[in-house]
Amino acid sequence: MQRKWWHDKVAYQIYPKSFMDSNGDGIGDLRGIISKLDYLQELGVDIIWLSPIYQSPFVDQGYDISDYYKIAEEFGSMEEFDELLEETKRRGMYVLMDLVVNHCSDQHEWFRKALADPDGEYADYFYFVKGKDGKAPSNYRSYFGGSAWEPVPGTDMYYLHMFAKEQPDLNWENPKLRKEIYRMINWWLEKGLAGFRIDAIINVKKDTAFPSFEPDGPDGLATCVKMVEEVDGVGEILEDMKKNTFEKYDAFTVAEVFNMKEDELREFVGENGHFSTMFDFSAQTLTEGEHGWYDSRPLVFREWRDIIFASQKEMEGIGFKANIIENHDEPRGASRFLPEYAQNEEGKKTIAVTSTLLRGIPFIYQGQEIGMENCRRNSISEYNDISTIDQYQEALRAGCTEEEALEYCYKYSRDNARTPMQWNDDVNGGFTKGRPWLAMNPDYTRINVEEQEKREDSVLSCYKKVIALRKAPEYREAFTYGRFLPDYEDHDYIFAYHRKIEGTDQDILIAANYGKESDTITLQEGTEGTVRKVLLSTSGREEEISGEMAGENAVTLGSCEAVVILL
Ligand code: TEU
Ligand code: CA
Repeated sequence: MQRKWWHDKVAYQIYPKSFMDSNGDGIGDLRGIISKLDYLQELGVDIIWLSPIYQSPFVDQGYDISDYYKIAEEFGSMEEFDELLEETKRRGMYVLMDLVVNHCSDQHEWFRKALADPDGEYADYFYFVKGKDGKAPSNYRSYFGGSAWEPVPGTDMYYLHMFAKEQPDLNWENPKLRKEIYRMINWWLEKGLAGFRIDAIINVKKDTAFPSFEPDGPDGLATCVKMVEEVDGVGEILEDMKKNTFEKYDAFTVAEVFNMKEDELREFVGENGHFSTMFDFSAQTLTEGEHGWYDSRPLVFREWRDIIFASQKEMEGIGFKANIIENHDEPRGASRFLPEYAQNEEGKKTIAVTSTLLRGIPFIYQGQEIGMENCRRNSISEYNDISTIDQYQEALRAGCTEEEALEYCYKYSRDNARTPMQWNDDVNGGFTKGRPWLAMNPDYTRINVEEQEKREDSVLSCYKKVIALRKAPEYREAFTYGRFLPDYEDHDYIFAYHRKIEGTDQDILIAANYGKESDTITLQEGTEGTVRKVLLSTSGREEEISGEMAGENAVTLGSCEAVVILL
């Protein structure tokens, strides 16, 4: 495999609005990010992905862009962005921007011009399609609920929006549109970006016949995902984009891909794939319901472990995935994946270790490194996220009580990940001197950076240790290129795998117990003369475990405990 600069890196996602506010307006900003670069460097982060910071009306929190060449006023200026780039370079770090090009904002100049002249040139930057019998062209339901078609005022046409109606889809069949997008991408790369996280990209290919599908809900609509799943040819667009942009800059790209066709993995993220890598969402989609949050399935440990393992094995010989526990669209991993008895520091450290040492690029989401948790709200009016409000109503329509619907928001709302970062136990967790744009999770008095920095046994200290271990010169090769080999799969609650470089004797075992009770794993007989070494223990029991191994050739792991052993 050809080696790339990003293979051994650790990435961190910043949600700028909620990271650090420098001027007291309650909104995180670039100056705030700059002030925390040392913190990120100390954590061991190499690559920073910024969720969108472009000019936007923020209907979908910046994923609705009204000018791709401008920084949102709320976040700062282009000068500050340049300063951020310089400051990261000085620290040997890389910056990724979010590339949102399936759609733009209805406030973008292109869309305004299109509405002003629905038969003109700019209408063809979007999907302006004639209605059928006075109704929308097809029965697609958008990702955020309701029809994916909105009437174009004064015409018999509709425009397509797979997300909110303020996010009209861009027409990638139009060569002029493609050219505009490529020019924009290259303009940012010229500035010195390392690459992009690419938003919702599978959706760029449409079946322009827009066939209707069998309704899948009481609203008589069918999810627009159906069209995405049925249509072929997204590869042509993705390859064209890559050739005209990323490839020329050796840029790193990490794609957000749902609903890929099974046999396309190599084309997407193989050696010469459309992207450098893509997120592994297998654990996130595992419990997805058929209709919405209200019919999601409970998490079962074995299913969770097995699906991650399957995804690891699937990538062998193909490339690397980007491994996540959470992101700005998902609930907090500690609240989602850890069983109730493990929703504590021990559990959080355990998941930190088993996740960070998987094969692939670890992407840590802001606050994950201190074990931030989901946030309970008393009423739907306390939520901001557009998708949460839709899912709440969806649950009510399906017959849930308000209390039940609110419980689903507590479990799945995107706002869980968007509450501001908890830096200390001062007012508003040190995030802002003003009023935060989204109310803090009140647990900041207990869970915050400052408190955890003081403690060796904190979640934050554990993240620092496991990242440092992953990058330590003597193990970097194994953790980057080593094979992923699962072990102890017959144990009910053990999550264990080896990272091993074929042809060398370096074999590292990562083993964790997610069970309520302790469990013992027997180690294979070691080679004569080799001395096993405990590289990390989440409970600080390095010496104890060493002793145990020497005596019994086995290790007993307590409830929610992980260990990394050089065999
Ligand atoms: O998400 C794409 C996407 O498919 C989402 O609808 C996802 O399934 C949903 O958020 C889960 O609740 C991306 C961005 O990450 C998201 O923040 C944006 O809202 C969306 O695209 C539109 O740009
Ligand atoms: Ca601010």
